[in-house]
Amino acid sequence: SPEETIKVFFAVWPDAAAQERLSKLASQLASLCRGRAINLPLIHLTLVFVGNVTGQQLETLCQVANEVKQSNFHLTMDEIQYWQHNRIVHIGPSQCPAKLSALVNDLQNRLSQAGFSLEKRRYIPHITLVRKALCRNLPDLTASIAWHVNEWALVQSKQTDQGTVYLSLDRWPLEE
Ligand code: 2AM
Repeated sequence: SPEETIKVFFAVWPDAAAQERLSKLASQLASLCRGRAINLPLIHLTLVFVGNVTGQQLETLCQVANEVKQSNFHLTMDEIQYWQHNRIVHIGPSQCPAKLSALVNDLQNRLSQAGFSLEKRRYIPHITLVRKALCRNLPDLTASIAWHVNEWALVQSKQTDQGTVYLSLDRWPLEE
């Protein structure tokens, strides 16, 4: 029906090697923090959370995304943190790459102009590794986890009997 909406967000995915390392780290942290480790295929870095959209809005989203021309970049995740307010353990870059900020800002501005109301909170790049965590002391990260970001995606978050699944709806390359 035209009333039906789906929940979507823009994100980047780690490459296979980084995915593997992030998944192992998530398991270690979950056992330390008594939380729930994220499943490997769900590991991602959100660029912009959009939320529920209609089919019409989805089309607009893709048109907006088609206009974005930004550069690829190297991303180094080197800082583990615990957020008490939502009880997640996450990993992020201690320095947000300028090209990541540029991509996020470009997307945010174009989406606002197209009439999407986005969150007003400041963007903090992070990959959620553990949910429902209760952490006192976090271990030091022995080695950072890095990969090259060549593309970004529009992803649907779907609730199923097996839990949340993410479906990649479309993706766009980042320029050399
Ligand atoms: P989180 O991992 O910190 O929860 C899919 O839900 C992705 O969108 C997650 O990476 C989630 O971040 C992010 N996100 C950002 N804002 C959100 C919001 N208001 N509701 C749900 N997810 C949000």
